[in-house]
Amino acid sequence: MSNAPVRTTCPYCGVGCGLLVTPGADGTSAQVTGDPDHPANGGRLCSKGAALGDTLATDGRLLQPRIGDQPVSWDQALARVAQGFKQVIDRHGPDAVAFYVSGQLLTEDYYVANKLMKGFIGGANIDTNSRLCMASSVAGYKRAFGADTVPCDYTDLEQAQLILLVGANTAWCHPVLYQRLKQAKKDHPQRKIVVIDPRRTATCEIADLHLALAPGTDTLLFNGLLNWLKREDAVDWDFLEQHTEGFAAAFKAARTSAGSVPVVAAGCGLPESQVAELYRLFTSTEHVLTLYSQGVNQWSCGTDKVNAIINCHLASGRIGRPGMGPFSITGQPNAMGGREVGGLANQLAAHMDFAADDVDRVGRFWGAARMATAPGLKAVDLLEAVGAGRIKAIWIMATNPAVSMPDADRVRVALQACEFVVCSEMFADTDTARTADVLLPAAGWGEKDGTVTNSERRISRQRAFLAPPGEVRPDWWIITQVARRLGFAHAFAYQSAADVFREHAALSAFENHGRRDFDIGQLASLSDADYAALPPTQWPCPATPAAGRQPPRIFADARFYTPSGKARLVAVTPRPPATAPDDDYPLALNSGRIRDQWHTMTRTGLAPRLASHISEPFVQVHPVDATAQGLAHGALAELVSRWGRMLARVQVDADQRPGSVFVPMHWSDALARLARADALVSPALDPISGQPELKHTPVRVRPFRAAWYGFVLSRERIALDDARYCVAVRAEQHWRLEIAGSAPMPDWAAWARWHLGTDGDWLDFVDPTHGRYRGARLLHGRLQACVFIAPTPSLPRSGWLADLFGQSQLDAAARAGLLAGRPPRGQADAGETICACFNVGQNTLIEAIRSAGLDTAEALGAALQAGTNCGSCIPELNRLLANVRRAA
Ligand SMILES: Nc1nc2c(c(=O)[nH]1)N[C@H]1C(S)=C(S)[C@@H](COP(=O)(O)OP(=O)(O)OC[C@H]3O[C@@H](n4cnc5c(=O)[nH]c(N)nc54)[C@H](O)[C@@H]3O)O[C@H]1N2
Ligand SMILES: Nc1nc2c(c(=O)[nH]1)N[C@H]1C(S)=C(S)[C@@H](COP(=O)(O)OP(=O)(O)OC[C@H]3O[C@@H](n4cnc5c(=O)[nH]c(N)nc54)[C@H](O)[C@@H]3O)O[C@H]1N2
Ligand code: SF4
Ligand SMILES: [Mo]
Repeated sequence: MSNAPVRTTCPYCGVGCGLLVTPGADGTSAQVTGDPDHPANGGRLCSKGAALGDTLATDGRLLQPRIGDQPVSWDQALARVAQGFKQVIDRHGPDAVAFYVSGQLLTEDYYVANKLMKGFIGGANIDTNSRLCMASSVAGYKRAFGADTVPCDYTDLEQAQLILLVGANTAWCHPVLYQRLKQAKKDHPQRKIVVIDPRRTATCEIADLHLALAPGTDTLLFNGLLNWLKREDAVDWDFLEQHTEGFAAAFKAARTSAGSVPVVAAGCGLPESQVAELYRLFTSTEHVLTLYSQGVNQWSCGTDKVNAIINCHLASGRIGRPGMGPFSITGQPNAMGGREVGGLANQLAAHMDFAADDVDRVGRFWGAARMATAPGLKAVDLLEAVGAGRIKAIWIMATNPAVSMPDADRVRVALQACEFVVCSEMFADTDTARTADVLLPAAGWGEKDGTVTNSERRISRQRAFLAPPGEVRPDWWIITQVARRLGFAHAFAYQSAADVFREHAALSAFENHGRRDFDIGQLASLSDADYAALPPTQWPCPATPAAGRQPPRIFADARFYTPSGKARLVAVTPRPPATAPDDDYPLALNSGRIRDQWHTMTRTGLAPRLASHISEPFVQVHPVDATAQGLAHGALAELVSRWGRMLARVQVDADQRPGSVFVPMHWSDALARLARADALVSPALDPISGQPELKHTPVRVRPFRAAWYGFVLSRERIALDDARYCVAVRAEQHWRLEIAGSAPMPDWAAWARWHLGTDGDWLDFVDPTHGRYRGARLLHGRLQACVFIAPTPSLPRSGWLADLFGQSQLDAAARAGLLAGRPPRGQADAGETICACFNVGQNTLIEAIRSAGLDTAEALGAALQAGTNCGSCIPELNRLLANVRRAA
């Protein structure tokens, strides 16, 4: 392929940044920069986007179809999948098969999967990982607006005067939106930002006010606001009476549950002054934007939380105009595209449901062989049905449920026991792939063509710029091939992603007449060349302006998609979580994301620089709880819930709210042992949306009594089955394994040779009295591996050790350093990486702060470049500055 930059879209978060990619000559690397012309990012990028070029090597990729352990041809694999599904459908009917798909599929993939299940197999058991992510927002919007309509866009970030960030760690999860907010605040310092999150997160860096509310109490907080608006006569009665319904009941529910600031403050565990300040800010500011994410959605009361927020916007008329509205920020790159094609089990397609006329309309449009007429099972129930044997064949695409679903051990057992599991994946060894009977090699980012829709309803092209390695194929092609083998060739005759997109666009406009919000009729007749060149396009974009309502501003006319055309306020009453902490499980487990990793790490885990920020699973604990449970910073802890267990490194941190602990969701069996957060997580569901309560599970956290701690650095990835705790981290030229064990080891030198080999020369330092061992294997003078073992977790940072892998011969000083366990004299250790873009370590920064007297993040940037590319680390630079200042 040519070397001109290709315009494409980032495959990670829902911000949907435009990228310019220059493929490297080797075909497995690329230079990635932000696209200055894309409206989402205007050239900005975050650390994950910037590291995309480091994730393209093909080692670990699934390059050929497999049945069991056997590589097979596509023809054999596709025939096997079709036969496996057909057999079950013939014997047990269409409800005995399922697809579990993903917000990381492209719209074209997603459309074809949904059409095959709901229009031709004739069941509706297709659900998506977006159930774990956006379902409560969808349900909340539908209750309020009669359609799943996101009423805001990113320009609102710059037009709002007050921004509420609710349950959203934007600095880490939507870094480019955070950068936009930060700039907006810099431009107009009177602009106010309020963060509502039980933890103090990196996002709080730009907050004027942080409400560290008790977990799960957002409904109470926003009911209190609704009640306050009414009491202060700050409601927009004209708007309410002309354009909404249900307000009397909503006001009553708010008054009953949240009648005064003291009641709200007590229930939310907040100072009264903070609650009152939030309410006063909301009341006195016309342009209020509420951005919310998983701290809202991932609760058994998630849908009610969403409506409690929307109620306040409707009651004050703060919707449908610039700089205001309830804005659900989507997580995955194509969460929105999935909603558009109807990837959720309770939707049909093109924002239609299972109402009889919708079923009829979609059925006619598709020429359906066998139309599903009722919703299917939602994700957690769907996997439960797999476990119970009611679903006998499942096809999983672009998601890793053995890691990411609640009660994940049970999910894994269900998949292992299932008669027929098909998995379409980029990588050969994921936790879910390990359960599959048939593995289908999927083309990944850079290898496939299609579209994604970001949080602000903007459709952007993902464009291929790499030759697909091995036999990988795009997902839409794979599904189409199976559909043809099931006998539906006429309806799945697509030759390209563009063919699929045109049909999808045509369906959105089919018999629409402005009745459905999702209308992209304008794009239904794109030529292949138009599709190739399609610029980022926001919907709705109907074929003729009269046929639907135009952007830029949805709901500017205050006309909603309910039968009456009025928006609904929903009476909501605060509810506690499904399972309360008790004496056995006294702490509340919260979970979420870290800055530089994406979900189950199959891709971000490939980029060494992304592992340098946080490289191990951790549990963040407040100092009070740490003391009570005997947990020491840096030691290991065992977390136990009613559903499972997990090991993690303890991080004692006053940013955590007392009584609750936080763990990252990212680690899998493929990278670690006993480190899957979702093994712990309760499968409790929101009764309306079916979204699981991923942000709350009662747990106990106890010290893990390790007999020894250690790490191994090795050029090859090795398995260390006798380490109870083991986390593998990829570095530039080696793997680092963090390990610990509870059984004493009699002979470390023998252990090291057993695992790391006996070729070449071994250097050993053995100190049995103090339980210390250091060993290194050299081959022709070059370092192959080294082992450090100690009785406590205070092992040396390994920055300087990593550098030794770059040397062709270890000199005497380096050998002595290895055995002494510290860098040779005069050689600095940069410490833990803070700035992933320019690889600037903590020790380097501390040194610069101290010796050069640098006192701002800007100064650090000027001196060391830290924070000057993506800016994701600036909150941490400021924290480091404050810590050094405090220490001085
Ligand atoms: N770096 C990175 N970025 C990502 C992703 C990733 O894997 N890595 N994934 C993407 C995806 S798919 C998603 S869905 C988004 C998620 O983006 P976010 O929702 O911003 O991220 P989370 O870390 O899941 O959770 C956000 C916050 O909710 C808080 N929270 C928990 N309970 C409550 C509560 O009861 N009330 C309130 N108000 N807050 C609460 C948590 O403390 C946490 O800080 O991120 C996207 N971006
Ligand atoms: N405890 C806890 N659990 C959570 C969450 C939480 O906050 N806490 N968050 C939930 C949320 S919001 C989400 S979105 C989920 C995410 O959870 P998952 O969807 O399970 O996570 P990913 O690692 O993104 O899985 C995507 C898989 O698809 C593969 N893949 C990538 N591109 C392609 C492609 O083009 N085609 C195919 N066929 N495969 C591809 C990747 O290698 C990877 O294995 O996790 C949920 N689970
Ligand atoms: S913010 Fe980062 S991860 Fe999200 S789309 Fe932009 S570059 Fe990708
Ligand atoms: Mo998500």
